[in-house]
Amino acid sequence: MFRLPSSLIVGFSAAVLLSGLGLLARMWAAAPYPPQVLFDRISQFLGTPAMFNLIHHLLGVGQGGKIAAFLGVLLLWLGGLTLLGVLGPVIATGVLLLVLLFVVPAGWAVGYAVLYLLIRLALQPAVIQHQQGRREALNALGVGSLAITVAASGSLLKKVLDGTDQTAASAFKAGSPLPEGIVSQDDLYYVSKNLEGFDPLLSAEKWSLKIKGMVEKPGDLTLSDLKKFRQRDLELTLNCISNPVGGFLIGNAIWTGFTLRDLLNQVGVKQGAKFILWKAADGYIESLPLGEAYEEDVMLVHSINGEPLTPKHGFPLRVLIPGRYGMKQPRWITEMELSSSDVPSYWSQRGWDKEAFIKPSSRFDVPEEGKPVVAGKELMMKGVAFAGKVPITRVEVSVDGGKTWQEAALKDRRSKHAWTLWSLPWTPEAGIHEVVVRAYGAGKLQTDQTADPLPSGSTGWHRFLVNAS
Ligand SMILES: Nc1nc2c(c(=O)[nH]1)N[C@H]1C(S)=C(S)[C@@H](COP(=O)(O)O)O[C@H]1N2
Ligand SMILES: [Mo]
Repeated sequence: MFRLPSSLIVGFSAAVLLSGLGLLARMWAAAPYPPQVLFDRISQFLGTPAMFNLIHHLLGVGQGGKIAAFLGVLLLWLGGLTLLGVLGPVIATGVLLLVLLFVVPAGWAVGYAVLYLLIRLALQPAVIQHQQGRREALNALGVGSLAITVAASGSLLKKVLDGTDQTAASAFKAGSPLPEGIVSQDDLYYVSKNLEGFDPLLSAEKWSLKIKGMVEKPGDLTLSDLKKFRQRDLELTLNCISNPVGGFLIGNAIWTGFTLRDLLNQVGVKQGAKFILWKAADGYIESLPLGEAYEEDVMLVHSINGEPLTPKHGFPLRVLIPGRYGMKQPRWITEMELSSSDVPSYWSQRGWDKEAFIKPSSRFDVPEEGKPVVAGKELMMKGVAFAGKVPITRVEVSVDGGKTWQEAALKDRRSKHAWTLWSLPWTPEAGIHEVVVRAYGAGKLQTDQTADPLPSGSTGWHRFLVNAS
């Protein structure tokens, strides 16, 4: 029978133990986690134009590319550590230290190396035991690894629960039925430079927003400090610059928080300041020209549809800026600096448009691409149209591939920052039809020139074939 060499079993067990303990250190001491750091570097590479387009074509715009990258990194990390099992404890530790020095700060690299050495030395008796009784040794290692996994998931869960124990101050009652056109927090699209498991999990008690740079009153404001500003609701559509034509990286919700201007007035902006520079807990950086920051509807928000933001969607505080794509609006913000000069932002460093002004788009929700419809029966075609700060004034639909057009009915919006819902009845004859939708922003027809999301947002009309039978 094939037997794994005991050195690889030791290597693998050490890998699991080190990774589990590292995860705990990350949660409780904010230690850099080597697989995460490696993944961050790789995902930054995935965000560069050539890779983004390749992955987008191979795997779609979902989380596929990121997950594949992370699995690859994990395989490298666990596989590499497992192979270290063939070297003696001291030499293996030396090799690991060399590698870690390229990945995490020196202090943490040494810390990890020492931990690894201790694990290896502790595992040596297990190997001897393994040679006598394979089962006991493996059991002991298995129970140990399991205990660590359970402890790690337990603390993760506790952090999530701690983090969300907050009350919202919204006129909109959490749990009441959502008005038409509002997307629930659970259904809101999710885009992050991080793998979801590595998004920041911030604690409401420990978190504060640092205000620095060209202000009269620098300092740290806690969530309760910030909730003293006049609280208000704003319905606004969030739109990712990566959204393809007809895509779902767009959503509309009621956000609660305060006007950024109130905060700026309180901290006193100094003469000569021209930009706000944001920093977030995941290392994301963005900026906003100060003039725009004083606009009425630029807000910092802590709640969505009457409930606190979940960690995934930015707990405890995120920025809302009408008219700009999601990338300009950092989540998990920790720092706001007033500065006389701008800095490149996270995505603009990777080839995306720095300004990220929202481009007009329109989409079908009914009929759905790829789903047949019933011939001879009336159906209500529906969808959304959005152009950022520019109001949608007209939506037209064609069911013959663009030869003839009909005007759709538009629903009145509750907020000038919300998408526009459109509808139009249609009784399809049996056969194949090409449906097309196009919107007008402030009277101007959206362009039919197709453009990729990269670098400054997709353009083109949403069109597809529908089979009626
Ligand atoms: N700190 C931080 N903020 C961020 C991002 C990020 O990766 N890190 N992604 C941005 C992008 S590209 C978008 S489209 C929105 C998405 O927000 P959502 O996932 O809550 O819908 O968050 C923005 N804010
Ligand atoms: Mo985005």
